Amino acid sequence: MGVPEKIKKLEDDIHKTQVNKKTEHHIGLLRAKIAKLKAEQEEQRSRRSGARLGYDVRKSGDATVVLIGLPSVGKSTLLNRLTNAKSKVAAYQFTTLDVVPGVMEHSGAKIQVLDLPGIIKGASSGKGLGKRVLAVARSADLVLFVVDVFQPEARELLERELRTTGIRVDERPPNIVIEKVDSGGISVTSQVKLTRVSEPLVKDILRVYDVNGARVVIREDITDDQLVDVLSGNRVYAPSLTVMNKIDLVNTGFTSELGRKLGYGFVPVSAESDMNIQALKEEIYKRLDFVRIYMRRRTGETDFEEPMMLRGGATIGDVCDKVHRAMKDEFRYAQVWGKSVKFGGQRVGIAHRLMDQDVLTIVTK
Ligand SMILES: Nc1nc2c(ncn2[C@@H]2O[C@H](COP(=O)(O)OP(=O)(O)OP(=O)(O)O)[C@@H](O)[C@H]2O)c(=O)[nH]1
Ligand SMILES: [Mg+2]
Repeated sequence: MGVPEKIKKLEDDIHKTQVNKKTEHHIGLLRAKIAKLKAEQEEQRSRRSGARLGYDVRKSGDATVVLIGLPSVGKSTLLNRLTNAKSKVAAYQFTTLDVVPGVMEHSGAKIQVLDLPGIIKGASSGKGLGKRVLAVARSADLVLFVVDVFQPEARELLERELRTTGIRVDERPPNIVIEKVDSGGISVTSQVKLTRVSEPLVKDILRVYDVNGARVVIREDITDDQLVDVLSGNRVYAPSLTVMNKIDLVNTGFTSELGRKLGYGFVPVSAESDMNIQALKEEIYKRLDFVRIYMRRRTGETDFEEPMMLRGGATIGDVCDKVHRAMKDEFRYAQVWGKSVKFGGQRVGIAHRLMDQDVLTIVTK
């Protein structure tokens, strides 16, 4: 039996099974098996076609934002508004066929914005230019969903297409540690009460992924899908922001009604008529969670002109990496002034977490 037949058989089995407490384990296991087979199928397919996935784009700047939306919703018009780029705009679908990069500068940050071809339903399984587009989205620090004010339901489809390619928006990596061991089988320790998977199901799913010996520590109430995410190992996580474009075509009552009706928040704009673009820039900057660090030389002057742009959670070690490859080896200590320390000039080590607008001196050997 080939892989597609196997998947079909498992899916039929799920459809036949009534969902209740007693069949939960059975269904969870079938789902994990299907996920694994689908990943295998995907790998075979891309190997066979020998296709290079994705476009030739290089990340640059302090962060990368990708524009994801159906065709003709105004992604290119928006890119041209946000950045210095000139991406082709037209009234027909699939105007953009390549990745078009632009740079948006805001509060000292250089943010790379990538305009992409539109994606349609089924993109993740190869429809349109889907797969190549979605491959680029994997490098995003922020996914900007662009929807048309008359098609707000597209938001769900877009998220689903990303999900199918292993991109998780607005989720954190599940808090599970799986440490493989050679003998002793699988032991599961959960530090919280598990309500969505049972420990036996966790063990069985691990076995589906050929893990027969492991120490598993679960620190949150995970789902079977989240466990599969960890086991498959190629998931990426990014925050998202939704832009509702073409609001020039409706009145404000229409837009606020959408706000009440829809299950997600959005920034209403008109890319064409330049409405609310400044607010969108602010929001993009905010979502990227930048930490601005001002370097103070040992002589005492601080460079307040050009901060170093890092992201939330950044440590002194991250600063070292940005300055120079060997800097960590030469590191002795750092002194910090600002919100992350109790008093100005406090000495801290390499793992110290910085906060926005801290001033920093690094002392090397
Ligand atoms: N009324 C109105 N029209 C807009 C707005 N933004 C874009 N358009 C129009 O919508 C059409 C499509 O715009 P594009 O920017 O090419 O859309 P796209 O999402 O890049 O399209 P593809 O590259 O084909 O995926 C063009 O005719 C634009 O002039 C807007 O804010 N309001
Ligand atoms: Mg376009």
